[in-house]
Amino acid sequence: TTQHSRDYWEKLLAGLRLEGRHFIDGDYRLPLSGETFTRIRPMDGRSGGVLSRGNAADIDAAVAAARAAFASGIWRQKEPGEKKKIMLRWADLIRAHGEELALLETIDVGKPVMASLNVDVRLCADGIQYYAEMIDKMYDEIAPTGPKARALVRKVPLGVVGVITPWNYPMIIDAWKVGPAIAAGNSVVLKPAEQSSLSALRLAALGLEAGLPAGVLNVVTGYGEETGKPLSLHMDVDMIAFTGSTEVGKLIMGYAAQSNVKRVALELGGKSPLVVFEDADLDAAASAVAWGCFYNSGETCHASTRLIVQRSVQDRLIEKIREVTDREIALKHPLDPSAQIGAMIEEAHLEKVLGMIAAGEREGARRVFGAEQVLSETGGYYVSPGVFVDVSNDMSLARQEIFGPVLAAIAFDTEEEALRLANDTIYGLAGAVFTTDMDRAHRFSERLHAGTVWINTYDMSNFATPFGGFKQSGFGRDRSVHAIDKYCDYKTIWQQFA
Ligand code: TXE
Repeated sequence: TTQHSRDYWEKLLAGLRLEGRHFIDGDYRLPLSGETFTRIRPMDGRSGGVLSRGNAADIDAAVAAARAAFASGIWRQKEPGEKKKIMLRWADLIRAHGEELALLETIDVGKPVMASLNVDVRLCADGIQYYAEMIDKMYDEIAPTGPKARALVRKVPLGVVGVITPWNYPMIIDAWKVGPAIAAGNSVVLKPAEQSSLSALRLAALGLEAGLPAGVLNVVTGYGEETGKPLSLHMDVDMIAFTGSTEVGKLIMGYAAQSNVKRVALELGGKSPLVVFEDADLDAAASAVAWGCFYNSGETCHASTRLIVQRSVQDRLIEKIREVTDREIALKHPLDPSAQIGAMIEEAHLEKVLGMIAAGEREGARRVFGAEQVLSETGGYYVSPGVFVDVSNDMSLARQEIFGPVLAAIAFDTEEEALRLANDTIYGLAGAVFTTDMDRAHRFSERLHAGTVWINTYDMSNFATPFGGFKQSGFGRDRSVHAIDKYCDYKTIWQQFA
């Protein structure tokens, strides 16, 4: 893509109209309470727009619209080829509005606008396209019953799906969930994180423009307690698909149990290990660690935050990580086209990350470089990538999800020890092993308890691969043809013959 100047983005930003209403039943709607909240943009601490502060009444209205659209069959019963065309058009519109969407994402999240454009917008459009293409390729089954009967095993949509998303990759995660939910024939009420509502509102409007019937995709903005909770407790919602903290994931399971036994799919936190043996290609490992941990300022659920490194190569590897970080991972204002990472999501999160860094030092971890607040003169919230050594796996730096650009290095001597350390976490989202011994790579990857294990690389993926975790990283998978299964269930239709 074109490498626009900062000036170009500043001008586009100045002319942008930020939508602050909910999107319900195909239209922008003011919140029923009339209440709003102001989003502070993390790049410079200035206003990033005034948004609707939704509550249970807005959720009721959105769920009613979603239910009506589902009950009418206006989407679910459309010709598969026609549904596919509409969703493909939607993906095209996302691409056509790529610069605007990228800017919205950057205003909200503080990530570099070039990353928003080249990664977030692209993967969002690709995700919608992937599920569009599935629509006319899904077959039902006929069960073996013998000649006196015919039993159809139909895969049917659930009805109304509530989607609750976080702020780190808003558009991508929206597409991961909304794409398959809608492709399967459901209606959706999307509740984006209060920090990042703008792209969701725009995506829904583009869906309508592409031909999604009104009510199929609704967006209600607001705080978790005030909107996400009533959505999760709603008696007329059939499922919640959630990405966010493990803490809130547990609450959502509770809400489902307290209300109508709606199903839930949870993609939660992580503390992913990247294990480096002494025989590994250390340059490749250093690059994987630095990008795996620091990309998106560490605000990534599968960030490689625990470096588990064989003691004999620890010092050399850390030095190489420092070199890659200095050379490649430029921390700059997000509208600067050469920025590789930008701001943290908000001031409270900045404080939380700095607090965790300080706690790590008190516990005896040694800072090698970085992990400091920088660029405060911008008014924004920036933390430089940093590395800690002398970390033991029971220290807070190794146990808690920091969600900032902070790497904790833990040394090991034997393969058994490395495996034990890697698996000694409440999470199980991702992990990696670096070694040139392919027997060991195979052995280790089979025993590493994580939803994704990379060998001699990190964070490679495509839409064909399922994504999600074991243990307290949640359950249910996003991406791939399998993701759509969560949004459907089997229905048996048995016909008896004479
Ligand atoms: O997440 P929350 P927060 C982790 C990360 C981060 C921490 C806190 O460690 O530092 O969580 O972030 C909605 N009922 N991850 O507080 O609260 C909320 O409005 C229903 C990892 O932002 O889990 C938002 O839409 N919904 C993660 C969504 O839940 C509620 C990405 C996520 O917010 C709710 C984000 C409630 N009671 C944070 N409370 C990942 N897996 O990538 C909040 N929400």
